[in-house]
Amino acid sequence: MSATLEQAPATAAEDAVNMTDGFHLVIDALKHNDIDTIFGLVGIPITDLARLAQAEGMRFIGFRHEQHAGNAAAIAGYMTQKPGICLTVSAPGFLNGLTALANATTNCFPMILISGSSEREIVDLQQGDYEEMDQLNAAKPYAKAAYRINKAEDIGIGIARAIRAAVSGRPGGVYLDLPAQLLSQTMDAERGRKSLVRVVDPVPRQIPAPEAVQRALDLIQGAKRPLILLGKGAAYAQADAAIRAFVEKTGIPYLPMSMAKGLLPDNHAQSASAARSYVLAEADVVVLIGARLNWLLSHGKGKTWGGPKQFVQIDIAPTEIDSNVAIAAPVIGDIGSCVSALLAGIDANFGKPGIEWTRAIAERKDKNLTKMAATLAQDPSPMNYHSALRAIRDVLKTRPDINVVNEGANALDFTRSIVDMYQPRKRFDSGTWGIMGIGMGYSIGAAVVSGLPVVAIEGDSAFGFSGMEVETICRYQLPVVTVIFNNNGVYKGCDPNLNPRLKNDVAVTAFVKGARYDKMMEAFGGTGYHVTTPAQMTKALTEAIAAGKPALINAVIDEAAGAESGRLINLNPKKGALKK
Ligand code: ADP
Ligand code: TZD
Repeated sequence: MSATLEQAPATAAEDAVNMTDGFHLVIDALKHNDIDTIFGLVGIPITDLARLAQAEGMRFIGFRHEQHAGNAAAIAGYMTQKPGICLTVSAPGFLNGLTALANATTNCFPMILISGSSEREIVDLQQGDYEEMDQLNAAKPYAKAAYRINKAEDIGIGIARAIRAAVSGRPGGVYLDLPAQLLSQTMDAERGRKSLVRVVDPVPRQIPAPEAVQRALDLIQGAKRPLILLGKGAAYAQADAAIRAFVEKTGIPYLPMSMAKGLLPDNHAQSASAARSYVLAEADVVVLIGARLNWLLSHGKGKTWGGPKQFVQIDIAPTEIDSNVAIAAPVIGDIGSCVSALLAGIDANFGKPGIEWTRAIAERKDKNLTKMAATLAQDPSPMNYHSALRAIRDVLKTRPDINVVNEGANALDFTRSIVDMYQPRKRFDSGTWGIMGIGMGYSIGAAVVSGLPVVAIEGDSAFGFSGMEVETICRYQLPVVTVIFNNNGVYKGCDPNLNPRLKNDVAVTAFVKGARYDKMMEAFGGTGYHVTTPAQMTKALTEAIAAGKPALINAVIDEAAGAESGRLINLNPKKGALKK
């Protein structure tokens, strides 16, 4: 049979025009859902995926270690309610990213870890492929959901599924496995376009039941000493106006958890932060809004909580209720809908808390604030956490739009209580796990997403976990100013080595003395500062923020300042064998 001209088979070039492949479909599917940034680290088999993303107009922010790319993606998800994307190579790259995925899931941050993987048939028979690993099963226990896409025509639905899993309900980390052979699979371009899925209503409202709302209102109304506790779920929900209205209309004192600081400005008259121990012990009804009763809240019981209490708990996850103590009034739904429903039930007859309660709190606050002011006013030499943080606090007060990243032990605890926040979702820290290593990843993610400056306040040990990413900060010329509280060690720098016979070994907590972290920054073209007094700190921080360029301030503080494990001393096991 001879073919007519019209029926002639397409040339290879014509074929290519009408065909698409897995690489293109992954990028198209992400873009189709308004995802415009990928945080990652390239290598086999995803280098071309990253190149193509850039060519197609997405930002690809390349890191030096996948954990930090994952942390950047996680914080981007927290800030935007859109899943942050982290892209890694197989096995070791995937495992490096997995810590960040697990941390995101633990903190309820939406992100998607996308990793290339080796040939299934070799992995499944364990025949020893390059970077062989059963990544899907490894990810499952640490992710909210884990999926693998095997066919090019499933890329659209697979990515839609990953996005919805990450952001709907309680947000979390999702793992998406992309075998190398998927990326090179080809299919008809038109069919490919049609296979893409745009997720409709990815974060659906979840309206609470009216009887649950009424039960909560009755309990709050009957309280003598009510307290509101705002967690990072409340900050994440972006229901800022409704939450503020609820606090102000009810007149109930509130406590923000660390990442909820700034949801209402920390200098708000109803903030009970400066009387934290008092209100936790004395309150009779506590309204939890997007905060879990985990270790950060002493599991809702024990000495911290004083006498018996009743709880209202607003959360999107029904299984969070009764997790640690009995919850008298659960309100299940999204925080925006729940708080609005409560607000609707508060009318002119709603009784505000009695004067004895609010006056007692005000007295405690005054007393504690006066004491803190006296400590902050001291100018010891060498500088300590308090005098350095006084300088930082005063500079940051002039720039409430700045993002603050914070990790360490003492560096975390003191910064949280001394540096006030004035706007929502501006403070990012070690969170639910108390993890070290989020510093530079969160800083990069926050700078990229917000386009605003970041000040990272870091213990010297904490900084070490992600310090190499200062190169990334310099490469992308991000406005990140890192302040390192340099006390020569983990917690402190002056512990003794307990075995004098091991002369060349220092204490288990000690680092090189007098390290010049500022020179690390200079090595990559950023600005380094070496400061030893609060006045120098003020000058350096002001200048570095104004410059809007990468900078690092090596702040030398007293190596004996601070306590082991910061405020968590009681979580250390009791000394047994070591006790003489
Ligand atoms: P914190 O550490 O600040 O106390 P947690 O991370 O322990 O806060 O708690 C956050 C809680 O918020 C989680 O239980 C989560 O299910 C919930 N949450 C997150 N987003 C929403 C939302 N949009 N609506 C309702 N609850 C939410
Ligand atoms: N590893 C990881 C991943 N997370 C951790 N939390 C720890 C180890 C243990 N750890 C803490 O809990 S705080 C901390 C470590 C190593 C560092 C404290 O020292 P620092 O801060 O220099 O960062 P301060 O200001 O000197 O206390």
